[in-house]
Amino acid sequence: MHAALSADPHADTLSALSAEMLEVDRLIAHRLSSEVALINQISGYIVHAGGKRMRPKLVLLFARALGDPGNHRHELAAVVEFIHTATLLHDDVVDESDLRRGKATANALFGNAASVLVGDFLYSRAFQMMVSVNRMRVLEVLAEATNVIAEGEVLQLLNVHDPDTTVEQYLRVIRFKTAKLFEASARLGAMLSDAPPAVEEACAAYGRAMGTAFQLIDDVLDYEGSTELLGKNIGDDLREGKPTLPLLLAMQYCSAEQSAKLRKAVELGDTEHLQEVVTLVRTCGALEATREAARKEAELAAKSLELLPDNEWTKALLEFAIRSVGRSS
Ligand code: GRG
Repeated sequence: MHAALSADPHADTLSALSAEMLEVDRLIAHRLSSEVALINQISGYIVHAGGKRMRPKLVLLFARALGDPGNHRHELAAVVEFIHTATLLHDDVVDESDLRRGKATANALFGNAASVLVGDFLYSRAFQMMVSVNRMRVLEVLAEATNVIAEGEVLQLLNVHDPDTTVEQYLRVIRFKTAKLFEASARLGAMLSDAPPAVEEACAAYGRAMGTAFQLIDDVLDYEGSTELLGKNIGDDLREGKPTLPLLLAMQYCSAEQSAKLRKAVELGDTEHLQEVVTLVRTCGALEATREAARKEAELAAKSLELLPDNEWTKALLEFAIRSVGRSS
């Protein structure tokens, strides 16, 4: 349908994006294939488990917004999804999680060893695929991103059970473990279009801010959401003793007595008082303040788009930024 005739002005862009994503999904299925049946089984299970495919969408949206003339964007979109999936496989082992995307995690179904090793398969397959694009800077960006993600996870490990973790330390962790892959995805879209350096940096800044907003909301939902909607267990961060922003702010906002309880919960990964702690975090204003921090990041992301051409793809990126803060799953 012609854009002027569509009920929703973004409908044509969204259907074009869906068509591009079909191509990415086809490629993902193709590139997953291995001679080893267990690899096909586990990687297929997690990759087709219903993820949102946010990072591939960023590659495609930026590439289209900037007029990418080539045909590598689907490959790189699949690459960032493979890297993301590898990190999820490893993360669920580290966190001993048993539920993701509303389904049993791969580690719960197939065991830790198989999960870690299939994560390694996906991660190394992603590197084979990015080499095929034959651009050294693509390798450079993705090698740096994956290295920073791993650093972020180790930094997070150092903060676990530490109630004196500062907001700055927390923000550093989420910029590394989550925002870096969003940043790389946006940057790849710009690189495929040979965007000038200032525009590439604006795209990277969008990805960084969106990734930060995304993780802030993820951390809100861990206290606020419902297991059914979220597809993972509520209160997991607390059980693991992770001092996320909602908890750090709750320690500031609550009375001294309540704050002492929260400190103890972080130190012990206290499941006995889980409901009480969740209620404190929910009622003291910490979730609203964390959402506000996410809203500011989304505003930064939106501002970064000013350097991009004014077209439907850029508008979709703006919409993406605005909607990300209101998400409930
Ligand atoms: C294999 C390079 C490599 C590193 C391993 C374990 C680890 C180091 C990194 C884990 C990083 C991690 C899991 C960060 C959290 C990112 C996050 C918010 C995941 C959830 O993303 P969604 O909601 O997932 O986009 P879906 O299910 O939609 O795909």
